[in-house]
Order: sequence, then structure tokens, then C-alpha cells
Amino acid sequence: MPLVETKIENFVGAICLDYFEKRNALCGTLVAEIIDALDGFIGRRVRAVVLRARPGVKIWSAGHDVDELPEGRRDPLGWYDPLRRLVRAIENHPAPVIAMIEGGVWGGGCEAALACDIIVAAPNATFALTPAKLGVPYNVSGMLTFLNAAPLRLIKEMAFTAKPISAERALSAGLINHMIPLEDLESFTYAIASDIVGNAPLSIAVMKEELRILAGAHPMSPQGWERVQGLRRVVYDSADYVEGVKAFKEKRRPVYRGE
Ligand code: LCV
Repeated sequence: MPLVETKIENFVGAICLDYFEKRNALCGTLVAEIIDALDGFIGRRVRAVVLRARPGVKIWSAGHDVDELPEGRRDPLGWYDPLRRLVRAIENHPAPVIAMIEGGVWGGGCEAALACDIIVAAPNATFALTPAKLGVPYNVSGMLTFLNAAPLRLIKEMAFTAKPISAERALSAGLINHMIPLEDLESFTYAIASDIVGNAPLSIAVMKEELRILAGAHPMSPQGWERVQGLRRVVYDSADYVEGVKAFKEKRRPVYRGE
């Protein structure tokens, strides 16, 4: 049973997340299907992509599939992790990817949405960064996705509280491009896609890549990199990390001891 539905119309490729039983959690299979769809769009000369969930969902994506997180002693967000591969696939796709969002967006799902080039959300959309809730040491390129998406102070509040913010607040902070009534969400999103399709795809692709390179151009010394990786290892080797994942699976509140 596929976990995404795709279609192509008038040079616009649509990828609809369809993994209801896990609230579109970004498991390896779902991510592989999204990446396959994006790769297929390149050959079909798609000029704009809409990444969406089923109309009427309460949850756009529940984020990383927690059942696929390591139980400790291994980087939970390493280079080949599905979420990392998905973010890179979105950022490297030559056509603009428009996230069309209704409902809650959690954790890694929030990063995947923020990795998209344009975000159009309904008023019922919410956005939550959840590593602190789970005890996960988020990775550097993921934090850069957030830093490129919103003011530092808002990212800190979202990361440290792990509380969702409303679409309205996301709009006022520039985290999303448009907040559109649910009944107009699809037509508005496709109107943007159609504007993009009418422009020069090669020019757009090179500007997207220039912006990706520039947005990622943050010098980090080898010592700085090693320090961060060492600090992250302390976290994913900690009892708190094990407790966070265990509590999620046991559907209870975690009790963190800072060790
Ligand atoms: C696996 C899930 C998930 C899920 N994984 O439905 O950013 S980081 O570092 O934190 C990163 C590691 C990350 O992204 O972690 C995941 C962060 N996500 C969250 O914290 C959201 C966790 N999910 C929820 O809070 C609720 O499920 C929401 C509010 C999304 C939906 O609530 P709702 O009542 O509609 P359920 O909670 O009943 O979920 C339906 C099924 O999906 C599973 C969940 O365990 C349940 O499974 P069972 O039917 O077997 O009980 N599920 C939901 N999210 N991220 N599994």
C-alpha cells in the first residue's frame, strides 16, 4: 500500500502524504516514496511541486517516525537518516517545492516543511519543534534549516518549549509565506505553482541552488564541528535520550534527570 499519492498536471507535480495510521510520520518507506516521486518529476520536466497531505487532515506530519529512532548510543539523525535524506532531496530538487499545510506539523515534519521553498498554510496549521520533548540532540544542518526559516529568538522559544505555534504567529514571523482560509488553500497554492510554471525553469533552478548554497554557507571550524558532535554524543548516549524514546512508546510523560 503506497504511503504517498502523486500526480502531474500542467507541469505541476503533487505529492500527497497518505500514511494516516501514523499521522504521516516520516518513516523510511514514506521518505523513500517522496524522494522517488521527486526524482521522477525531474525526468517529467515538472516545474513546481506541491507537497501536501489529504484534505481535512488534523496532522500534516507527526515528524520523524519515533519507532525508527535508535534506542541510544547511535546518532539518531545521522547523514543517512530518512529525515536528513528527505530535507536534502527537497533542497536539491531543481523545481520549487511548495508545502501546502493544514493541521499540525511536528518535529522533523516541521523541518521538512521549512526545507520547502514556499509554505502556504491554513489557519488550523501549527508548527512544533520537538527534540527537547523527546530528548533528541538535533543535528547541525537541521538547526540551520530552522535558523534560515525564522528569527533566532523564535527558533529558540520553539526549540526550548517544544510547544506548537499557530499559523498566525508563523505568518507574522515569516516562517510561512501565506495563511489562507482552508476552502481557498488548494486554489491559492496552485495559483502560485502556475505562476512559477509560467516562468523560466532554468533561471528558477539556478536561483534556488544559489540560495541553497548561500543559505548553507556558515563557516564552522573543525574544532567547532568536533565539539558539537561530542556534545551531541553525550546527549544520545544519555539516560534522558533513552527515557524520551521509551516514554513516547509507552505513551507517558518522560521524566528527565539531566543525565
Ligand atoms: C511514530 C507515531 C508518531 C511518530 N512516530 O493520533 O524533531 S525531533 O528531534 O523530535 C524528531 C526525532 C521527531 O520528529 O520526533 C517526532 C516528533 N513528533 C511528535 O512529538 C508528535 C508525536 N505524535 C503526537 O503528538 C500525536 O500522535 C499527534 C498529535 C501527532 C496526533 O495525535 P492523534 O491523537 O491524532 P495518535 O497520537 O493516536 O497517533 C496515531 C498513531 O500514530 C503513532 C501513535 O503512536 C499512534 O500509534 P498507535 O495507533 O499504535 O497507538 N504516531 C504518532 N506520531 N512521530 N509513531
